[in-house]
Amino acid sequence: MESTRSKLIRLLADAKESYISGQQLSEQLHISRTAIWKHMKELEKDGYVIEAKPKTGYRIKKFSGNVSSNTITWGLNTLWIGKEIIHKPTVTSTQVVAHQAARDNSPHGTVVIADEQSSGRGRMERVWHSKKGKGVWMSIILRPNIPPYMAPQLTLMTATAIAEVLDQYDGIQPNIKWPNDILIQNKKVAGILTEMQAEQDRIQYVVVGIGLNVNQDNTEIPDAIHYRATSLKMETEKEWPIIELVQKILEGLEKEYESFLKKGFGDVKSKWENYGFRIGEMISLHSGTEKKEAVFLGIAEDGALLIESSKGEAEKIYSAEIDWFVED
Ligand code: BT5
Repeated sequence: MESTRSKLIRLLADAKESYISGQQLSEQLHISRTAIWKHMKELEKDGYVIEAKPKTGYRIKKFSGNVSSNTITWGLNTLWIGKEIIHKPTVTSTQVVAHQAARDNSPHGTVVIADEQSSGRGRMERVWHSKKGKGVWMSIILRPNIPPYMAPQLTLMTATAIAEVLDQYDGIQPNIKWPNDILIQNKKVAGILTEMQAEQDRIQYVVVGIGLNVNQDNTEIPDAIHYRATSLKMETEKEWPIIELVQKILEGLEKEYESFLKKGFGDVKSKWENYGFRIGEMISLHSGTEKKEAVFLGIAEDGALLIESSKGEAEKIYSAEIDWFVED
């Protein structure tokens, strides 16, 4: 159910530049005018700039850009993702915090989000650079009732949801590089890290980590990855609203997840393939020290990478990396 605070923000937002009187707000929200005034003070604490004009009413002069569990919650249109939000200014890794929260029984859909990570991580203990206030660094706890072997499909589902969100914005054409990278113009803008705690045939919980570069300038991307990383700001030359992006990603993810559970992976697969990077082209991949080149056919019904084998047959690959800069 929408909270009073969310309704209040929605009413003020709908009124745009005009003022709404305290009386009107109090009638629509069924609370006293003193309570309205208290809500306004809370909004100010969370970074909103509110103008209160005597005998006229209130209006929002500036929406808050401060990430907090409140600012994400207000206006978040989901049923279960993000009903519990843990926001921290600084963490080692939101994955670490989320694993602990999951062990402490945090519910399905809990979101852990930070302004900054001192040891953000990628797959196989790789580093994920997470500059303060410049991106979306968050982890989501899921408790899916699916067998553990299907967990990698959650990564592809998450990548699809993020690509669909980015695709809504003008000037952004996202691609997904199997299995977990979102690219814009060949450069990585987001990565996903799915970690699971499971028994033989039952998942206890999954933590899906999402790192999305948003407002870094050119100089804020470390030199070592400069040639293959980008941010939304670098692609569009404008600042992006982090809270809105978080809300859209959570809303998109909830929809994708529901449809994945109801309809199975087939639905995700076709959407994924709309964004699939280099489908139909020759790609170079490696797994450990083994390297091969092959035509990338798409993904299989279980999420595996499909390549054309030397015999001309489709071959499934479950664990490998596409070397996407080799031929550039
Ligand atoms: C990933 O790993 O792409 C998964 C990244 C997941 C990060 C999120 S942030 C929230 C949550 N908390 C965490 O601690 N992690 C998750 P992988 O495919 O292994 O890619 C890692 C590689 O990407 C690194 O070795 C670098 O080359 C590159 N990289 C590191 N930071 C980057 C950045 N900010 N933008 C683009 N590329 C980056």
